[in-house]
Amino acid sequence: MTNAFAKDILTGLRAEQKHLPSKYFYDDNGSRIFQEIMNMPEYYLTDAEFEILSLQCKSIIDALQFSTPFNIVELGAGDGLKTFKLLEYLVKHNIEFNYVPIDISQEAMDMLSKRLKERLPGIHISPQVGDYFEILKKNKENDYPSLLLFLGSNIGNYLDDKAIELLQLFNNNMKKGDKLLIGIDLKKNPIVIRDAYDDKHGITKRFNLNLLLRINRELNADFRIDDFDFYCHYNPITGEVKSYIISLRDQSVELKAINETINFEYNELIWTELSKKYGLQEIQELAENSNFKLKTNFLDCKHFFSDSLWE
Ligand code: AVI
Repeated sequence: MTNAFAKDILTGLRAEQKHLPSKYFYDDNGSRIFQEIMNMPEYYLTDAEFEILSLQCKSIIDALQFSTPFNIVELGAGDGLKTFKLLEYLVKHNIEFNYVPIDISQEAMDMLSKRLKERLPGIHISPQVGDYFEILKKNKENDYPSLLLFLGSNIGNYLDDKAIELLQLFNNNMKKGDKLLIGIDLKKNPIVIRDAYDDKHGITKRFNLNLLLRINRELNADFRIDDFDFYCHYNPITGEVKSYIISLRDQSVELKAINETINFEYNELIWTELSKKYGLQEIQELAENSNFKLKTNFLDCKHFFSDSLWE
């Protein structure tokens, strides 16, 4: 089987403890549902990070100690809304920089580029579509210093080992003096975290079940959505939110495109996502374990979220 999606889905559904990779949530419909999540008042992460990047841009830029011009390279830029205030600050203060948003979606990059040119005339923007590391490798050859942005608590979706592996790869593709600003969701009152993921509107449930619809479409499968439900759980000791899809009955599902049948037991779980929350000490350890030095944690006023600057 050459198709990576088919391979990953099958590996996950054949495992003793069934699982599906959360990176596959983001087809067009999934990306739209994720926008709805980010707009929910309960999903505090968006507002908290927006506040940091709006109110502390001067402190962030000062902490870089960069000569101009420099590059701002954003990994997984999406609609670029989070970064807008930071870019606006730089343009307003005539600080010379080149913005390099990277995303897998050409459409997202075209839209972002058009919008930024309208709202911030004079901005230098070089959008890139494709593999992070190919683009980072090229950027390493660039003479100017670079600030890498990895925002939105995306790191929380990686298991500990995988997170360190990814961060070390970032590190290997940075020049001496380059810096990383990484968005990390903090441990806090567990009720706040539970409400952000086990949301009463059912949007996160739709986000999870949409993955079954994607499998139906791309692997010609016959998941009956009403026969599955969503469950998630926050463990305040480990800081892990774990999300699952539950099979509501004994059933089998055919994946016709790859000639496979998968059986589900009554109440069987399919693990779909990890969203890890960190303490400040754990951020320090994560930085050290991936060969970075933590410079400053920029926190929002409620201390819900950190944009952490590493060198
Ligand atoms: C993209 N990622 C950081 C989100 C998170 O909070 O883990 C995805 C998400 N899953 C459920 N709600 C939001």
